[in-house]
Amino acid sequence: MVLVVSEEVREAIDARRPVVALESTIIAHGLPRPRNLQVALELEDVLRQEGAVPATIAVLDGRPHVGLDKQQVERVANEDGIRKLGHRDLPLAMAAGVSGATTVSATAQLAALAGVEVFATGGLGGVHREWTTTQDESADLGLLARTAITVVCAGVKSILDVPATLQRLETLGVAVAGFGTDRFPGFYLSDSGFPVEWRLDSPEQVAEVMRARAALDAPGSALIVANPVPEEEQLDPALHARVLAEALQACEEAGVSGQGVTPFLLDYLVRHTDGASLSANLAAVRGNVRLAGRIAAARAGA
Ligand code: PSU
Ligand code: MN
Repeated sequence: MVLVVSEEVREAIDARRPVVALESTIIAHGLPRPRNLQVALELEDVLRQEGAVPATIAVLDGRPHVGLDKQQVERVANEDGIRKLGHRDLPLAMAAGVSGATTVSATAQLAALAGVEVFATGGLGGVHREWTTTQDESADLGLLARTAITVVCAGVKSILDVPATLQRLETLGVAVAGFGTDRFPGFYLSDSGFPVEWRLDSPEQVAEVMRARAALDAPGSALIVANPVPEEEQLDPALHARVLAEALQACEEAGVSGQGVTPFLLDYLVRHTDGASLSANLAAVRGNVRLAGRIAAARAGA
């Protein structure tokens, strides 16, 4: 097996105990240092409190790892020049022997390969606002359309064209359900302003959907569990609208494109909201990780 699966994760998968995959791009490229390392370790703790084993995923020296020890998490958080790897980059990074943080698409692919069924992140990538001219659509969507995994997220990042992304998810056949809500969450915001057609209200209900999907034995595609950040922890919607407009303008002026766009915008928001966007992002991620732990437990309890 090409994957290096940590002993703890391997034992939990074999014994069908709850395991939750965590991505590493949010650590290396989505959050500022030194907060990123604290958050990475804290998220692992949240899962342990819920009785689930954390499986943080990254590529180290060309080898894809599922489950990192503390020293390896530190490398992802602090190593200069660590790359951002989507799923298409995995074979290139492996052959080159380099290290990289995995995005949602690469993490979901490696998690599924290892047999991990539940994955938690902040917000998914999706269709960017300038998509008609840039064709910028995150590789997250295409990969989720053909990977049987359950992703707990606070919707898609609000820097994106949310209705276009929802439409793409429909076209690609990716299932989307609001958790405890009929509204699609907006990453930093509890409500993106758009509805979702399906609603699930408990981890047990999510586990039931996972069982039904397995029973259908249909070609794999993801289930997105869209879990809103609590309203009292969201970013002020007026501040969000104002700073995001500035950020999009600054991104264009700086000529940033491709993989650089998302980290640029997230960083701009942190710096121009006095850290308020960071607090909202962290609240969303924490809530998603906790829920993912509960879903994995409900699934394992069957
Ligand atoms: N969620 C966060 N912060 C992040 C990301 C998700 O709260 O930084 C990352 C994920 O790894 C996601 C990536 O896959 O942003 C999307 O990047 P792009 O738009 O270049 O595909
Ligand atoms: Mn992109």
